[in-house]
Amino acid sequence: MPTRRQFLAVGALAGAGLVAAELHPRAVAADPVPGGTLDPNSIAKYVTPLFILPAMPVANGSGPVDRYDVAVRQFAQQILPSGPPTTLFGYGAPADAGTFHVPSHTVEASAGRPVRVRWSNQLVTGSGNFRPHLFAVDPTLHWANPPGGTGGRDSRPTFAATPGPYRGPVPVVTHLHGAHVTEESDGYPEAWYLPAARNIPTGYARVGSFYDRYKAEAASRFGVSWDPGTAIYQYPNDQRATTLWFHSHELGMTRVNIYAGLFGFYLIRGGPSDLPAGVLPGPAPRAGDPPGTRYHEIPMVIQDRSFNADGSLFFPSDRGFFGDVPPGGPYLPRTDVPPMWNPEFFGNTIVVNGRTWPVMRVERRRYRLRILNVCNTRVLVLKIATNPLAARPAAAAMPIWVIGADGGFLPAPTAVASLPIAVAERMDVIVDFGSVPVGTALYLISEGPDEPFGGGEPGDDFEAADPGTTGQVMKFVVVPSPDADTSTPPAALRLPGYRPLGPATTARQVSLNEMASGYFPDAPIMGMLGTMNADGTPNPLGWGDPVTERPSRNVTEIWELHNFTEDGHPIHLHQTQFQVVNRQAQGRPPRPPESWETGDKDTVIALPGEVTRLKARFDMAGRYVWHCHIIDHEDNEMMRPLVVS
Ligand SMILES: [Cu+2]
Repeated sequence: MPTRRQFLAVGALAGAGLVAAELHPRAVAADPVPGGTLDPNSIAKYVTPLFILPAMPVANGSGPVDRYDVAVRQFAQQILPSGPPTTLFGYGAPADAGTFHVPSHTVEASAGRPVRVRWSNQLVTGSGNFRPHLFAVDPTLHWANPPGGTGGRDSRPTFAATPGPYRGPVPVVTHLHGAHVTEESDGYPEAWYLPAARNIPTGYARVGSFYDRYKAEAASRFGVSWDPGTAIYQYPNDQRATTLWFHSHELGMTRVNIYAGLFGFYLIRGGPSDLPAGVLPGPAPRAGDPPGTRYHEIPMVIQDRSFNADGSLFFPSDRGFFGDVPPGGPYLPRTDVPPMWNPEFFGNTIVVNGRTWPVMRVERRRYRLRILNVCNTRVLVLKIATNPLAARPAAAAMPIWVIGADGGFLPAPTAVASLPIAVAERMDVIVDFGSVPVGTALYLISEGPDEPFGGGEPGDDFEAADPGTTGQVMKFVVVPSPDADTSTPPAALRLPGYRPLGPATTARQVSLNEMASGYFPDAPIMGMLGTMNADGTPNPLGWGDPVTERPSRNVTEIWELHNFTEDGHPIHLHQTQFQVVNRQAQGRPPRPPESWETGDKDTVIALPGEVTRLKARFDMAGRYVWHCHIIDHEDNEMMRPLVVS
């Protein structure tokens, strides 16, 4: 098979050393994105109520630590408003089968109080045999590769003929996104584990390369022992009150595991970086709430998904789906193109909290919405409009008040007409329905593109998502409020004090790259991160190359992200919450961060052709990762180790 050097040589032949191959599969405006056998236009919108995610039950909350027992299982859930349910993988508490849901029920953590989770991989049948994956797992990537055994796990295997999808037991490892946590509990992509199934094939690696090392570290640090098919992680919650989320993070399989349903919220409340109860709209769901509790703080996961007529989720199983390579290839090893991995995935429906296009009856008062984007690729540009089919860009019916983001509250609230949110970013917002007449219908729409995002404005710089499908998210219907709203109006809010990092003492330059096929013009075959050469050209590196990002503990660094591709990439650094310093296009003065980026962040959009500057400080020695959070990209080389010492 071709080596990385050959890929680079191909890129050099094509001109710039790096070919940013951009494909726009949508030929006709206002057509839905291609997908499965279910026509998204046939799905009734706004008939299913928004599902309010309950709190995950605590297994044992006495003593100094909150203990949780959380497992991954396969189950069916009604995502579409009618027709058959959808088979998913999802998280839940094994003691209560009713808690298994996609998205997961929410872990409610208290600032300063550790949470210990036993994460179990229970992707087994009733008779104890492993369950294969719901989607096509491409075994030609640099991936977990259990069939490789302990000698070949976490590698890019070679093949004499194009292989079919991997049908073996599913590796799982869970990462808490945005957490300040020691390495053994961070969910390193090579710390995965198979379920403790009866029929694991002989010779298969049952755990990833780092599992045993982290098992030993957890034993010495917390006195815990990991049984087969489990890992016990402990989160100190010694960070600002904020909106975190957990998701599966296996090497080369994250896109299919998250697509199957492996994600949920983890909220940290309390401490000096939170507001006293009653200042913001509430409550949020808590364990033991009586039925009929009225919630005014609503966590919301927004996703694009595609379905088949039998209710199953559609995910492409052939690289030809993307449109730049003939269906069926030829693929690796005859060419350099992986047979199943697609460079980006765009769904043709919008799903919120596990229901397509839901509706929520909102009281005439303020709501706090915690918004999370768990699409594979899609950047959402959210807006509240009166007509969901209005020509784009639509007029905003009311402002969205942003009060917090990835790492906690902003220095001050900011009112915006539209709000971009990339994959993995969180926005903590207030929407005020207090002066809206009862009976009014309002719509949350998205004006982000049905293709990779490059920055700019809908209508001017890109075509907004199809107004009939992916351009709509959910509906609000305003009803009377039975009591007065005593929360503080957002314009009058004083948010908890924000302490920015001091001056940086060192700078680091890194690059974002995309590699094109040497056989099919402009067909991307992988993304890569890397360093920068002295002459300003990029030095793309893969997951397996020696570690180049080695920050020293407690040193404040500037990271310059140089994006050599034609698309924006949401870049995520583990362990730390950073600050966005500025963005700079070539030959232009730097631009300050957007108003909703002025607090702590763990994920930032690096726009094409620009340098995005961050200020970051790492305070725990250990092995972590940094990566693109376009999930299709991180699965195929757009991820690098990060070792703090
Ligand atoms: Cu990317």
